[in-house]
Amino acid sequence: MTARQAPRVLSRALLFFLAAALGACAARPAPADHRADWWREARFGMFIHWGLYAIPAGEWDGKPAPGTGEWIMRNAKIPVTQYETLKDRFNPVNFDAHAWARLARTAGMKYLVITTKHHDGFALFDSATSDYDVMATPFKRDIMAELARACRDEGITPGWYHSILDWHHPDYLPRVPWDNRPASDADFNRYTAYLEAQVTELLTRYGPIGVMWFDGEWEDHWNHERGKHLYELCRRLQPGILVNNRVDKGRNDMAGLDREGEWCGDFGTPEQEVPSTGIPGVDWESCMTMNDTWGFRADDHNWKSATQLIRTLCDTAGKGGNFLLNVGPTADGRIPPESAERLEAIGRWMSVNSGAIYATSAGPFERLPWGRCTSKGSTLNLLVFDRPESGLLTVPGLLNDPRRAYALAEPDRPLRTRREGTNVIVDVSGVGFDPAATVIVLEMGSKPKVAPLAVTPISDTNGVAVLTPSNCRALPATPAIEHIEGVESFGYWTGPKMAARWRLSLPPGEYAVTAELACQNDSAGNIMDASFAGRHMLAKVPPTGSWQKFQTARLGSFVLTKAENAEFCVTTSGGKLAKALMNLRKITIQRVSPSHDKESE
Ligand code: H79
Repeated sequence: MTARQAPRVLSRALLFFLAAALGACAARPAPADHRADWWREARFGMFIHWGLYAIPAGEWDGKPAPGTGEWIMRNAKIPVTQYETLKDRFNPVNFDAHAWARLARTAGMKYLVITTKHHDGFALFDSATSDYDVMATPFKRDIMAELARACRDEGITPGWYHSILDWHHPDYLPRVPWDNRPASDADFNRYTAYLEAQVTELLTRYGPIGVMWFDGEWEDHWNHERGKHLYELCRRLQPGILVNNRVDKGRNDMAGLDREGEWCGDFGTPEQEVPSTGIPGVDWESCMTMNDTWGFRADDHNWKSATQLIRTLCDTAGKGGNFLLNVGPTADGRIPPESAERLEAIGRWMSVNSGAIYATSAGPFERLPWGRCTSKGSTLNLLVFDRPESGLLTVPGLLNDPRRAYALAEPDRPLRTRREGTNVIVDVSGVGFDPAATVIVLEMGSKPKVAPLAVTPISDTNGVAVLTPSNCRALPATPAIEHIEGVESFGYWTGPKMAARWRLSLPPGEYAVTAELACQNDSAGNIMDASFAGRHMLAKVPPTGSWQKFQTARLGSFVLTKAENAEFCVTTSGGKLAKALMNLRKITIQRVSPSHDKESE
C-alpha cells in the first residue's frame, strides 16, 4: 500500500485488517478505522519549531548563516561542542503554554505539532535517556508537559514532531563532515534504541497524543525495517495515534506523498507546497512557513500576507488535505508578533467561515477560475477569491440546480441563481466581499453532478481555441500553477512525467499550434511533446532570456480528417530535465483550413 495509489476498497480493507492482525504497519487508515476522523475534520493545525536555534536566530559569528533558522548548526558548520553550549543560555522566561494553545484556538486551529527534538538533537522535554535536554538548561521546565496540559485545557489536540536525523548523538550516522569526534565507535543500532526510548517517553507520559510527526528520515542508515519498527512502536503505545509518512522511506521528496511500494505512515507530507490536486483515498497535510524559515530568524521579514495564508488554507481544504502552518517562537518564549497578527486575522476569517473548512472534503470541480470549493454532504462551499466584476458568479459545469444559495456570512439572505447551459449563475451583486475569500454556500439537496471541464469548442471561437491553466484539467502530475506578472502559468515543470491536459473537441481541418512560454537560457533545449488524438508535435523549447520573459513559439500543425473529442496534452518527450521544462501560459490552436475530406464535411 502506498499513500500515492488509491488501492481498491476491498483490498485496502483486507490489507488493513491483515495489518492490524499482524501488528504490521497500516498505510492510509481505512474509512472503517475511525482513527483519522478527528484529523480529517480538523483540516487546520499549528506547527511549532522551537529549540536552541532560536538563540542564534539565524546569525553565527556576527554573520547571517544561510538557510532556515533551525538548520544553523549544519549550515554554519558549528562543531557539536560549541553548539551544545547554547543550552546554558536557554531560558525562555516568557514561555506561556496556555497563550500558545489559546492563539492556536483563536486562529481556528484544532491541533498542534511541536518539535520535541529537531535535527540538532536537543530535547525540549525531560528525557531520562539524555542529558542534552531542557533540564540541563537554566529553564529546567518540561515544555512538552506544559504544552500537553495547555492543549487539553484549550481543546487543542497535541502532537509531537521528532527528528530521526540527529547531528548531536554520538551513535548517529552519517556524521556531519566537520564533526571531528571519531566515528569508529558509533553504533547506529544503539542510536535507534535511544530514539525509540525517547519516543516511548513522549507517548507514555503526556496523555493521548494526536500525531507523531517524524522527519529527517532521508539519510542512508535509516531504512524501511527501522521505519516499520518505529511505526509499530507508536501504534502499540497509542493505538489511536496518526503517524506521518516520514517514519519510513517512501516519501517522494518535497512533494511529500509516497512513491509506489509498501510504506508505513498514515498521511503524506508535502512541504512548502500544496499538491496540484487532491488524490482520492489519500490523506495528506501540507506544512508551510509564514516567512522563509521554520525556526526563528531575526532577519527574516518576508512574511506572507494573511490573505495568502487564508487562500492556502482554502486551497488545501478544497483539495481534501490539511494545512499545518508554522510559527517559530523566539528564544525568550514568544510567538513573533508578525505571526500572531496573521493568526488572529485568519481567526477572524474562520469565525465567520470555518463551516466551509471543518469536516469538509475536496470539492467536485477540476478547476474553478475564481477560487476553490469544498463539499460537505450535498452542500458545496464556494471559496471565492476574486469577486466577479459583473456581480454574477459562474459555477462552470454544475449540472443540477441548487435548492438554496447564500453567503456564509449572511445565511438568512438567499441569493438568486439561474441556469445558463451547463453553468449555474449566482447573483452575488449584493454580497459584502471579504478580500481574502468569500464563502458562497450552495445547498444542492442531492449529490452535485459536475461536467468535466472543457475548452470552448473551436466552432464557437472564430477558429481559435485558447488553452490556459484556468481551463486545464487538474490531475495528479499537473505542473504547479503560479502567477507571473499577474498571469497564471504552469511552472516548476520539473518531472519528466508532468503534463498539462485539456479536453478539446475539434471539427475536421488543419490546425496550427503555438505556445506562449518562457525558459531561462541555460535550461532551454528540452523537447516538448504536444499531442492531440494521436498526432504528436515535437518542438525544442527555445531560450527566452529568463523564466519570466514569455515568447510565442510555433509547435507545429496537425490535420484531422474527422471530428475528434480528445485530450490535448503537453509533456516532455522523456529524458531527464536539466532544471525545468519551461513556464507555459498559453497554447493557441488555430484552424488554418477546413479539411477537404468529403466524408467529414
Ligand atoms: O523541520 C523543517 C525543516 O527543518 C525540515 N522539514 C521541515 C518540516 C527540513 N529538513 N530538510 N529540509 C527541510 C529540506 C531538505 C531537503 C533535502 Fe532532501 C534533504 C534535500 C535532500 C535531502 C528531502 C529528502 C528532499 C529530498 C530528499
